[in-house]
Parts: sequence; C-alpha cells; structure tokens
Amino acid sequence: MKLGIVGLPLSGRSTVFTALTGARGEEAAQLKKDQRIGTVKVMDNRVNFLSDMYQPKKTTFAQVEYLLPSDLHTGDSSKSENATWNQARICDALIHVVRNFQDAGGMDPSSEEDFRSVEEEMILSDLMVVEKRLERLALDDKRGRKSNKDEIDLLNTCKKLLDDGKPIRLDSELASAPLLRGFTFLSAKPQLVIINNSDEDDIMPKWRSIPEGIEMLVVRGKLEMDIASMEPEEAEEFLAEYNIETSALDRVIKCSYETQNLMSFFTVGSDEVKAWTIKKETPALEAAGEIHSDIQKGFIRAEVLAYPDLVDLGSFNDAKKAGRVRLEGKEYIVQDGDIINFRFNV
Ligand SMILES: Nc1nc2c(ncn2[C@@H]2O[C@H](COP(=O)(O)OP(=O)(O)OP(=O)(O)O)[C@@H](O)[C@H]2O)c(=O)[nH]1
Ligand SMILES: [Mg+2]
Repeated sequence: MKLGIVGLPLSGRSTVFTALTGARGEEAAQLKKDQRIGTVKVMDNRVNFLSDMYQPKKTTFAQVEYLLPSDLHTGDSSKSENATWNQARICDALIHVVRNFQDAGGMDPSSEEDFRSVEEEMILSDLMVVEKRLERLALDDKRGRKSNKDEIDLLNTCKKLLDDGKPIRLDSELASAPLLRGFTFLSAKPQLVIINNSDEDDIMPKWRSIPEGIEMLVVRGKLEMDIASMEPEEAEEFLAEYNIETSALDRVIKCSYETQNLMSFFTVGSDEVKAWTIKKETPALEAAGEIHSDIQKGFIRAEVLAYPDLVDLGSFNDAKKAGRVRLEGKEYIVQDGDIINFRFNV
C-alpha cells in the first residue's frame, strides 16, 4: 500500500512523514533526491501469535509505504505543481495534512479553508485531465477513428462532478471504474485528512461543514515526531503524559485500511508466516493471485481456517479434527483473519 502525503506548504507534511516513518521505519526513512519514501511494518498481534506457533524461518508483516512528494523547482510554478501532483498520482490513497497550529509568524490556523483550497487544486487538476482527454477523443472522432462510448460517458460524468467542484470519490462506482483507472484521478483516491494540532491541543477544530467521503484524524504532528525518535521507555512516558493511547502511526495505518476497504489474510508454515493485504470482498481465486500467478492459474481449492478458531483449538491439526478447516472454492469471499493454504497444481 502506497500512501502519498500532501498538503499546503508549511502544513507539517515533513513533520508528519517523520512521525509516521521514524519509529518503525525500515532503516529510518530513506532519503531520496526527488521524493522521500519510508516503509513501515503493519503491526498485527495475530501475526505475532502465528509466528510463535509456527516458529518459521521468516515472519513477514504487511507493509505500508509512505511517499512524501517533494516540490520540484522547475522555475515554472504551474509545472512544479504538476510535478508534485504527479508523484501523488501513483499512490493508492492520500494523506492530506492540514495545519491547525499557529505558524511561525503567529498566524492562527484556518484549517477548513486550507483543506478546501487543496481539495480545489486536486479537482482542477483532474478536470484538466478529463478535458484534455475529451478533446482528444473528439478529434479522433472527427478523423473517423472509433472511440469508446463508455469511456466518453464516464468522462462526462466525471466532468459534471468536477465542474460542480466535487471530488470524483463521491461517486464510488466512478471512482473504481476500470476504464478510468489509467487516469489516476487525485480526487478519486481515498483520502485521510490529518488535522495537525499543536502539542497541547487534541481537539478537532469546528468546521462549518464536514466534507463527505473522507476520514479525519487529529494528530499532534510535532509531538508525535519527537516521540517517534525516542527510546521505547522514554516514548512510553511521553505517551502517558500526553494521554496518547495509540500512536499516530498505528491510528493512521488502521484508518488507511478502513478508508481503502482493506483487510489481511495469512499464510503459515515452517518457512514463512506472512500477512497479505487485500480488498474486502475479494474471492479466493484473486487472493491466490496476490501470492503468485501460478497459484491462481492452477487453483484447486483453498483450505481455510478462521484465526479465532485456530486460537480456540490450539493447532491447525486439532482444528482440522474438529471440522473447522473448510475446503473452499474459487468464489469463496476471503474473510479478515483467514488462514489459507491454497491447493494448486502447476
Ligand atoms: N506547533 C507546531 N508546529 C508544527 C507542527 N508540525 C509542524 N510544525 C512546524 O511547522 C513548520 C513546518 O513544518 P514542516 O513539517 O516542515 O512542514 P512542511 O509542510 O513539510 O513544509 P514545507 O515542506 O517546508 O512546505 C516547522 O517549523 C515545524 O516545526 C505541530 O504539530 N505543531
Ligand atoms: Mg516539507
């Protein structure tokens, strides 16, 4: 899962990026020239439990990749804006950081206006893409080249929404239409808004209207960044002192799974215990393809055990004896926490 961190200048994007990647980051956040990427393990007690049980050579947690697009200074401000957005376009979802602390000049925050201005920028950027494509298709049409009527219809539906100043994600069918996937619309992406509060403040600001189709989290970015750089004992003290039950890192990951409708299933064995991330409502055949295309092609059956049943019965074999291990076919909808052994032939 790739999450792009966006927001206005000086909203605290770098601070939040460090808070999210600092503590549990693989070799801390790798610093790249144009974009900054940090990979973080998704902590999951179920994986720890399975790893204790199977004692595998390798334990693999799910991973989240954070990407902090950098402002590319091309000299032309509209071009550099585009270059920044183009980095965000390749992400599965966006984390939108909004300033809710007094800035260096003592200016009070205006979080709702800030949020809307970035939202508007994304909508305009998508509208430009739509219009350009529609023009192109009209030209093709004039030259007698047949264009895809469905694509034109979908693009016109997008245009209508965007012209009204609305993001594409409000229409979930449109947002997930396979024909539109290639356009990587910014306003179609799931969005998690991080309200970046000052250290002493953990209250959600009052907005005149709550935007539809997004999740919002209050995070004390600077505080969490400081905590992320501490040794565990010191961090614990701070978490207690500031009354933080769950770190921003864990809250953001949990929320990201929710906004994108994601869940995990597990594969187990003496070689590896591994968590896999898939969309909810994924059939077994597709889940198999996540692991390897050969397993998908040669799919026979999925041997499935629900995680709580394994915990209940103590071992896979005992669960089998108790009749809790099911044999499921291609169409079976994989459930969160399923432990799956795919049977296949190549
Ligand atoms: N009080 C307070 N200050 C913060 C917080 N988050 C960031 N800042 C300060 O705000 C300034 C900007 O933070 P950055 O994280 O660099 O913001 P940015 O969006 O990456 O900024 P640019 O990349 O420079 O556009 C810095 O001086 C931070 O120390 C916060 O939660 N509380
Ligand atoms: Mg920055």
